[in-house]
Amino acid sequence: MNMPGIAAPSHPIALGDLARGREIVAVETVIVDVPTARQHRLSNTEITVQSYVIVKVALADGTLGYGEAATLGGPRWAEESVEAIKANIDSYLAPAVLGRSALSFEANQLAMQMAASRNNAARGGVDAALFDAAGKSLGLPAHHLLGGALRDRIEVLWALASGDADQEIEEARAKLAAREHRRFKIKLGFHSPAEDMARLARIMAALPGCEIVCDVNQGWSEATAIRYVPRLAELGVVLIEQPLRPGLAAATARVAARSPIPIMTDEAAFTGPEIVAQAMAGAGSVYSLKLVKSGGLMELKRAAAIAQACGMELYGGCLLETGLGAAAHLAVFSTLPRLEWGCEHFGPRIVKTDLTNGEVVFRDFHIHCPPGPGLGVTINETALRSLTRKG
Ligand code: MUC
Ligand code: MG
Repeated sequence: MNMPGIAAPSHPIALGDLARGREIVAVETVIVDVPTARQHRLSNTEITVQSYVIVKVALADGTLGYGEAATLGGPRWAEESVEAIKANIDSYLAPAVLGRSALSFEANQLAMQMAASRNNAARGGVDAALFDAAGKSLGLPAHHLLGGALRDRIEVLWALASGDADQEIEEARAKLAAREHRRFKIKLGFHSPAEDMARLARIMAALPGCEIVCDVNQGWSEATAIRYVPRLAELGVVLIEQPLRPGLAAATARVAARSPIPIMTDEAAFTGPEIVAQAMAGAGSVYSLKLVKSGGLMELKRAAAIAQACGMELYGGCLLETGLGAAAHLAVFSTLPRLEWGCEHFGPRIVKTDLTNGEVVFRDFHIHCPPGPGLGVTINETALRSLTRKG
């Protein structure tokens, strides 16, 4: 029926037409090992090679979509390794989504959750590939499938993590000169606290006016945190990430209660209930959003809403993803009503070779969301082939 004054659409689309050709016909995975530009040290691991599982999905209409599951130091930063991720996608997650419509985002995520508990990085990699394929097939950027973008760029920080203050100062100055980064995250916990304080003081003195975040990656006890947080405050650090181990919510809450600097929850909360538990304990007032923790793009957006509803501020976290994984995060981050702390997707620059063709751009201290369909990136097939693990 035509309403007065409203023209009938010239090409009405029935739902059946929209779904046709969007069936998932193949899901393939490869493990990729990508050398990093320098050693990246955390309190509990260190890497010179970053490993990912790259997921390729094919739709019935011939569209290909790509997603990435990142790890850090094998099953070290989290419990998933690339070997486990690949095996669980191939054996459980791929069969769960094969034959389904790529447009059924919630149903596909539920099917994957039914097939494998947790396995968040693995689910996140498949989910990202499905958003990429669906968006490319429809000719739509993935952010439109997530509510639509509110921003096209995000302030992006750089992590200093070699542990050598001279090298770190030189690296930070190069980033400032290139106008790529003016906020820095300094990894603590692999030196003694006293050595870390001396290193931090030197770096901060050499970078006046730069905002500094510190990530301890669970490396401190409550007593060490109580002793050294006042020094971090004196130096002007703006945020402290995951000082204690994940199980220590009450102890972290006691540190937070004494700290003039906000505490950010990272490894301590992957799921919605874990976010709520951290917030209710008073163990964190900022939450680091990561696809490897949430397990999907909608799930990542939900994690943001849960953290926000608990009164936490939001930070766009990373696990050193390439341009592909960064683009999946940006599709979500661009749609969030609030992202108070910007993001840290420096991954495409810490790897020696990115796996995309450079669509994710770093300019004027911001990472720019790629505007193309799907996740907005294309795969550098030569790089992917040469870095794919053989055998
Ligand atoms: C982490 O814990 O934040 C992300 C950035 C970085 O430097 O390390 C990773 C993991
Ligand atoms: Mg962290």
